[in-house]
Amino acid sequence: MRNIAELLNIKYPLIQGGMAHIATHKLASAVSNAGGLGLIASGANDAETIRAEIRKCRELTDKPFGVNIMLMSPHAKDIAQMVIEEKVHVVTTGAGNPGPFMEAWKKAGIIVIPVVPSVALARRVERNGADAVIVEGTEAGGHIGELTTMVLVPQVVDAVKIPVIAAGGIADRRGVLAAFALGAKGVQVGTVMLASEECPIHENYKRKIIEAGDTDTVVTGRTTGAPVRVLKNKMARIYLDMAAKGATFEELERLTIGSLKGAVFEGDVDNGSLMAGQIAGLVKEIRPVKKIIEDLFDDIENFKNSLQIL
Ligand code: TUI
Repeated sequence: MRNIAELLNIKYPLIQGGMAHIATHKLASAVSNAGGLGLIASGANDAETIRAEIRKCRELTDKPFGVNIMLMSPHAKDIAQMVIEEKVHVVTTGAGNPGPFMEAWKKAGIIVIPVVPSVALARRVERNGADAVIVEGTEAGGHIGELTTMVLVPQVVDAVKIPVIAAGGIADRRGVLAAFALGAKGVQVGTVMLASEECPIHENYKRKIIEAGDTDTVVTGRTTGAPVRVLKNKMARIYLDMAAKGATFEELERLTIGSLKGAVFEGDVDNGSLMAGQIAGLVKEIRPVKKIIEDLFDDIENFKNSLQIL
């Protein structure tokens, strides 16, 4: 297999991240129509809401797309069953071990691609029948692991036989080439897609991505065991201040409940949770999804050959 475009029957070896409340049928269909693999994110939504999203996506594209299941969600089990009923082409998972669902998905002929933050989980999901793994570095936005893309990708590549897709810190063709140099057979991008014309988030959120610099993200939730990378803002400052003073899990939860929705739907850039990766600093303009994907792969063979390493 040359790259994951072959596995997924798509033009470019690119998956769009399954961003909760953001990756709706609108973004997913735009990515799939542009030759990548679009994903509908389950986030904290229930199975029927996601079923409706899948059906709307089918009206907008005849290309393959997938569903990302956030395993910390109370609806994960129902959604795991629903994707079988809906004959979804590809399932990616995040924020947990998809082990209990793998057999049923494989039996249904679904291509299963878990996000893993470590070599150990990559090995485990390979044993359970995963078709590929998405290796997401701590540079990524949202819920993250400890290790960087740079160190994790080659270690997972050496540990498993299935294709590895790199995620975290990729927003231009330099990142794509670096990922392939590390042994990846595809990339997943999230943050750069936030700044797309088709991304259904509030304009204020998009503007914050465009304005962000290299040091403008911070990680909340380290003390509660659910680290989440967001853009620095009032909410993040208050959160970290409370955490440093020993606030309880419940107090911190209360602060963040609904905060992603506040950012996404209402554009509340002060009290909202503006999830984004460290690569936001590289994202400087809002482009159509098709242009973002073309720019990621434009002339990449010549670019590769132009590197004079020795
Ligand atoms: O899942 C993500 N990113 C996300 S999920 C999300 S919604 C949310 N909001 C607040 C708190 C928590 C979640 C926002 N962003 N990326 C994929 C990812 N998966 N990153 C890290 C992991 C992961 C972590 C641990 C995957 C597996 C894992 O396994 C632990 C185990 O059970 O072995």
